[in-house]
Amino acid sequence: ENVQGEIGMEHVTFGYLENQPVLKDISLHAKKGQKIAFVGSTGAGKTTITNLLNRFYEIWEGKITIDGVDIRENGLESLRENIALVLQDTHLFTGTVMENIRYGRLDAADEEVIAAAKTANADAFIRRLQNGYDTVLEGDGANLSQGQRQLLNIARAALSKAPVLVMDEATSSVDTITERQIQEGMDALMKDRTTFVIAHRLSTIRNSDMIMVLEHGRIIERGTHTELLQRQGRYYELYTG
Ligand code: TTP
Ligand code: MG
Repeated sequence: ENVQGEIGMEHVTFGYLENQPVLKDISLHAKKGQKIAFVGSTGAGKTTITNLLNRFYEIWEGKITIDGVDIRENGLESLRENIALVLQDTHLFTGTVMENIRYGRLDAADEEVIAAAKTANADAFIRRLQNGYDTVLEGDGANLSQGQRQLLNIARAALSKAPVLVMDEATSSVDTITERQIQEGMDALMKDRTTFVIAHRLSTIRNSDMIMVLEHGRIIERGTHTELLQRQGRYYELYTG
């Protein structure tokens, strides 16, 4: 099976509690390799969109497709294989740094793991750890900073070959200088993958193919950075405010 990573959402409506929709009539289409950004106030429904793409919950109405196939038709296992996740909360396990990154692809050689760490700008800090790549991480990486944990998650995604990438506040705990440094790595990570990205710092999503502005569970504006600035609507407010 050769998944391209086209994503479709058609009239998707969903809520966590009965009769309380959080997303209302969301429709969008992402072509293979496109970068789609979601912006909007806190609680607008951005994370919920990625939760649904990952099928963490079942939608009430509408349909979500990858390469035109309803995600309910293929197993969860195939979905997990095709989507690499970089979320705000990191998921590290007790094991070495090498093992934690390799979790992105168990058959990867050490050299590939190190290359992925370099992409994520994690290689330098890893080498400064007591035992480098063989350093054992305590539960959920308790002996690392939040930003360092995020870099490991990015390295893991860089190692994965999934055609779809979801990044929800992937660099929220990284300082702005490091964020700028890893931007290049992030661009490499997103290259040729269909990416859904959520970021509070709008400077990091300016180059997206499409920016969706969410408000109370609806897409109220969509377009490129330039188009949305010209419109002088909500995006303009968020960007200039
Ligand atoms: P989110 O989708 O989490 O909103 P967001 O990602 O846009 O916000 P933020 O910028 O702060 O990350 O939430 C939308 C609504 O759904 C909100 O009212 C909270 C609710 N919600 C739940 O009830 N359960 C959940 O697990 C999540 C993720 C959200
Ligand atoms: Mg969120």
